[in-house]
Amino acid sequence: ILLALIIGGVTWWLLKRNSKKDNSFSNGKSYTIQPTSLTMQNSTDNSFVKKLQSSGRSLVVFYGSQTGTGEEFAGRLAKEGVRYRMKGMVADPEECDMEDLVNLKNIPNSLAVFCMATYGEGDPTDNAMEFYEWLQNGDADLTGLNYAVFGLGNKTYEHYNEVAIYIDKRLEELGATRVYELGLGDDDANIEDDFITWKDKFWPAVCEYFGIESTGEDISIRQYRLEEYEDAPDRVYTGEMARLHSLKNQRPPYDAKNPYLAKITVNRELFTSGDRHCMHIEFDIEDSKMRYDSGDHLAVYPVNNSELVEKIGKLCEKNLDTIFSLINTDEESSKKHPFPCPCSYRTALTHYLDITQNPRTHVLKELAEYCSDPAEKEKLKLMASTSPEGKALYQKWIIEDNRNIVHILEDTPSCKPALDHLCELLPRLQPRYYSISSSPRLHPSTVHATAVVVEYKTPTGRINKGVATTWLREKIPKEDQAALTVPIFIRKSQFRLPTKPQTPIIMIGPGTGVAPFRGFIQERFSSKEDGKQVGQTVLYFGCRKKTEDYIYQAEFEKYENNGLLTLKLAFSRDQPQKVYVTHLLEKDADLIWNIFENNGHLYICGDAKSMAVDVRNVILRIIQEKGNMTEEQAQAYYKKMETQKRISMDVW
Ligand code: FMN
Repeated sequence: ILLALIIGGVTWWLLKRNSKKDNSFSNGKSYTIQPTSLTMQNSTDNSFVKKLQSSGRSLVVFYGSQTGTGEEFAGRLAKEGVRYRMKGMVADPEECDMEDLVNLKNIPNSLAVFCMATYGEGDPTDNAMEFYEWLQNGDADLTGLNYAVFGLGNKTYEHYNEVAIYIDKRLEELGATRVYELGLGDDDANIEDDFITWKDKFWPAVCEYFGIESTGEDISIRQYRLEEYEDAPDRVYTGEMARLHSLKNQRPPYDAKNPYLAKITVNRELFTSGDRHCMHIEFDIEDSKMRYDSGDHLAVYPVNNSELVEKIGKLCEKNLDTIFSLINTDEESSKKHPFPCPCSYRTALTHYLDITQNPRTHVLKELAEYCSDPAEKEKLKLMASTSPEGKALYQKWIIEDNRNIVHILEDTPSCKPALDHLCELLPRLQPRYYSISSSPRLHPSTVHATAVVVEYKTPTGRINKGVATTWLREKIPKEDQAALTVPIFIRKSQFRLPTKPQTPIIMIGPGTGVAPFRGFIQERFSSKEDGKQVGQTVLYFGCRKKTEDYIYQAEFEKYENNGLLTLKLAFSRDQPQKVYVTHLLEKDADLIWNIFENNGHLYICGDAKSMAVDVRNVILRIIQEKGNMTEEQAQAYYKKMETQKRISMDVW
């Protein structure tokens, strides 16, 4: 009895302590730990079906999204539901018990839509990972579930839209009914156009399937109501993320929703001349408990350019110091505000909203309502329509002429939108990702990034500047000044060195594509220092001129002299005829084939559109020629290397 009492007491004490720990996670604020799929079954909080039922809804739109496009599309579909007598709800699969899909049929005329992006090698986004695995491994009976899928992808990737294609197929296999055919959006062309073209056929198909009629209304649907404050409330956000109640009290684990405010310890120029700039930046992660591997990605939350922000205030004729909140009119929604509120308009435009993207058509449609000049109104409406002239005008005036919201308001002077409405319409400012350019073995307490400062002239004669790189360029630490900090987190990647250091590797990384390879080389150097045998390590690097933009020259030459690295350099503008890394690869066919046949690995990093495609073609030709193969055999050989993770790409 005594023993039982002791065990019982200790268990009770441990449980109590753990529950306290969980609740104090976010600065004393109650916080629900994500349940695993096993605990999900019993969870009622995550039952989206219950939520739909209690709020009289029949449409749920799930999104798998990394950089916000899928989430935005899902939001638009859910909002539009009311036009078709289907009240909708957006849902993050990571926050839902997805096994509840089997119960959706209990709601009459219910529909689940999935807006799913594909990443890497046909992988789902982080927030859709668990759902994807559940679909792959489970055998739930989804008979009676009505669904439709829209995929977000990019045709330059080999695994184009694979996640959406799989989900669409798998849901049918599990017994669900496809209400409308799979839509595929291509980010390389015009994903907005693909989406609206799909959506415009999707809704009539839904109406026909359920025997419902559209309300015919084409009114603007606002999701949030405005509250402005005359006296500043106690808590006003000034740029921090919602979970970071105080930047001084940051707590791990750090991720996209809870970034770490890292000190910049080094920020130096890498180009030695010319008018372009490339930064080498080191972020201090010593106290963060964050770990990284060579090849991982560093995410940086940037801040918008203050000139652009001020321009929006002037164009909308609004005092940017006004404190406001956007409050979801849907009280059931888990998303109370579109970004941390209350805050000033200046904060919202500086920290939370993307003001440099080309706005999507639904933004133009809403802006049209604020035009006093009928011609300007018609122009915006036309661009938002699905007519061929409208699409062509959108492509020319917005995409090719590269207009952001500021440019549109400048060039449509009668358009004076309510700033709170504009804040609702603009997408959230997303973190920017960089391939980490250091190895944790040499730099355990810092992560390094290598980034070219983006700046170019648009066809309308305006200078567009990259949000993050322009902002980071100013952040040069000075000894006598307070530390410069930046919100960051680390995203794991599949871009990995072979486990055995003796495996030979070829790295192809022109320009800043060399970034992850600096980390790889440092890692192999560290193995060599530890007395391990290190295999052939070949780097193909290319840039314009040796004296101008050959980054990390001294460091790479040090590793070359030390016998670790074989450097292959292509300087395109140092001689009359252009030389690129592909030319060097062609010449080195024997070396490459030899490394392949010795179980070596090939890595490609940098520009996805031209460089990666050209490199792949050269490699295929080498395999075909040196391996005495047909074109098909060479492709199969290449494919096999990819499957074995012996060919990896980190391209953008
Ligand atoms: N699209 C594909 O179809 N297949 C891929 O393998 C793929 N990999 C990607 C990898 C990276 C690093 C990036 C930046 C994009 C990739 N894409 C790929 C394109 C994205 O899926 C596409 O841009 C999509 O619109 C992103 O949606 P999101 O903003 O909701 O995350």
